[in-house]
Amino acid sequence: MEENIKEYLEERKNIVNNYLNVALEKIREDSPLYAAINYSLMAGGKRLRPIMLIATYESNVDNYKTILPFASAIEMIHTYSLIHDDLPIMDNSDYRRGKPTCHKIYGSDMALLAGDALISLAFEIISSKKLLEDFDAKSVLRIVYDFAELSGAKGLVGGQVMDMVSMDMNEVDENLILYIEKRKTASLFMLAVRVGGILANVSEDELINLTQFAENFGISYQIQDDILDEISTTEELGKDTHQDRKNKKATFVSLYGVDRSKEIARDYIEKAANYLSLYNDKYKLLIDIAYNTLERIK
Ligand code: GRG
Repeated sequence: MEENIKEYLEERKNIVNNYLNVALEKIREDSPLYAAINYSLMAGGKRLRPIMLIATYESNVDNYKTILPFASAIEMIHTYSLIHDDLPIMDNSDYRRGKPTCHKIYGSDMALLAGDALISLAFEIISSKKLLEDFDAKSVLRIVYDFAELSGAKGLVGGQVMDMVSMDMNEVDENLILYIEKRKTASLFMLAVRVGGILANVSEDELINLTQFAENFGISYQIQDDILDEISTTEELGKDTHQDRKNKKATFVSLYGVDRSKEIARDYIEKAANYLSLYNDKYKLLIDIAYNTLERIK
């Protein structure tokens, strides 16, 4: 299984990267804005969210090529969130994806605007007329709604706000950490599997189970990220580390320590996988991808 899943991740990552280059053609020009967008979007990254979108779709339907616009759009939203999160007014990070952060090269003003433009580009791509040749308009509209909702106040942005606010609190309990992780991190994974599921016309019940899978996977992924922040070096991770300790941030790691957090991260993946057990082996690919992320914290 392991070699297969690694090959799958590598192949799909390359396909997503190729499509991102195509998508960037829409806005290519000789300008600092384009340079900043291109720099951060093409700086590397595992492309996990678009890959999960593709994996959900291709567990149901052959020929995922038509859904690449949606997969690329989710990576644009993710990259915008990283650019903004790294700004001096937020986490003030110097490294991301093995390179200096966007604002270190292009300045905070251009980095802010590059993030803004990535949000718009994502919505431009998923609402383009061309997609209506391949997909039903109602499904596309539902996807546009999901993109807006899960990246907005109830999702990604809301999670980031609570993350910031919680740093000034004297006591942060597990429930608040889970609230933050569901919104800040799980939202885009939920979006990924929902979009894959909607495009594949799965039933409403199946969509709910896919969403639950992604929510629990997202929690695990954030716990893994917090473990990596604690145990890795900047060189190993390609981004600033020990940020949570520096910012005295409450995480599963600060509450329970690294070893117990590793067990909890695995428990959440098991919980996630259970939501898909109803469908026998149909979503084996998604489950294998989820378990594969645990390799990083071994
Ligand atoms: C909305 C202003 C604003 C900010 C968004 C969510 C967020 C706030 C910032 C992202 C920072 C962060 C720690 C997010 C949690 C999700 C996470 C683990 C991101 C790293 O994702 P990977 O590991 O990174 O998929 P690559 O580089 O591979 O894409």
